[in-house]
Amino acid sequence: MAIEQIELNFLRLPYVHFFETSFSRAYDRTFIIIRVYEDGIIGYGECVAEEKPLYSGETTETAWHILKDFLIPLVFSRNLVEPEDFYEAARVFRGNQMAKASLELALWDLKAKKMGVPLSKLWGGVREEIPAGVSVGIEDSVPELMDRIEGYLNQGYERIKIKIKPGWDVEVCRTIREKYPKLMLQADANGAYSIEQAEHLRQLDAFNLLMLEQPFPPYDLWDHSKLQKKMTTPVCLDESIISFDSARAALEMGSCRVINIKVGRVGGIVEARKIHDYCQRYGVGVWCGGMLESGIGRAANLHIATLPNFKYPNDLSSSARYYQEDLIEPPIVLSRPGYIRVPDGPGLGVNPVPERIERATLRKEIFKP
Ligand code: OSB
Ligand code: MG
Repeated sequence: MAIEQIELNFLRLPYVHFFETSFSRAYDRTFIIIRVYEDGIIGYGECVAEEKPLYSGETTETAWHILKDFLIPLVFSRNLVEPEDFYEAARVFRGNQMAKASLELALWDLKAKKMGVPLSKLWGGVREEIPAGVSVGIEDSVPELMDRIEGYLNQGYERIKIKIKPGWDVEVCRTIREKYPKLMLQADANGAYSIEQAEHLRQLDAFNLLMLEQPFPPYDLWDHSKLQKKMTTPVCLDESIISFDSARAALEMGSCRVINIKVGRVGGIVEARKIHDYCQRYGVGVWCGGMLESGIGRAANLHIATLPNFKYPNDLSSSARYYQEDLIEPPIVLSRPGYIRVPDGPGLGVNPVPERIERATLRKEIFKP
């Protein structure tokens, strides 16, 4: 068989509440939904690149360009159907991990649907439900942040991650810790600091954080290794880990003690599993990060988070935490306090709602061999 058609939809969806990190405040997000067609079956993928190149160098538009002009023609010209074959062939193109991952994911969904198995089984998952956490953005004031945290705890979340930046860090952690001495709490700086602020960051050691995520900018494994030696809090890398090689370098250099795996950031499932397996051999636990995906991308995250070395709660929350009306039915919900059940149907195991995708679509394009 061969892929008969590939469809790209460029969407915009508003968040239920703005999301602010150290680099920006956003009220909505753009992304791409990819559909691959073979023999009456549709495989779905989502591209996590954002509108602006703030988290990484990719944007929704660059991913569209790379998919349209390079990756989709590659699939048709080489008759690629197997996700591993696509991964190998796509290596000739440098970078653009999010664009590559999105098409690879669609091929994985297609493959798992043809086999009639959930993606978690295909990828070697060992769990039927995964620990859910919520990532809470920066608010206008500490009382507003405390209200939001209380709301999420009441909904059943047991791990909270806050976003930090200079001026919104030590005192915020202190306030949360005073109210919730035992809460599983971690902080994510999205690269807002530099090594000159190491002494300042060391104050966070007082709050028994699960980890401190990405204190320095992405390309700085060396300074992260210097910081980790000075801090008792485990450093976790997100933006810095863009491939298996960067993960290996980070562990050998001692730049972190935890890795956040995002399939989009590392260029697909094949690469993500290499990182997962290497971390497991190295005795370093991983967890699944999120990019405020729609239910389609988030379902893929649920499946990858079932692998054995996912040892920490994940940035995976219910549909209602992100979007008024998610693109899938039924929506993702907490199955019990702190957990989300992984769909057990074939492939992603969720049902995308075509009318909702259509309604949020700004433009679309269909490609044939
Ligand atoms: O750094 O983990 C991050 C969202 C967009 C870009 C970067 C990050 C995030 C999140 C959201 O923290 C996590 C989620 O999807 O729930
Ligand atoms: Mg992060």
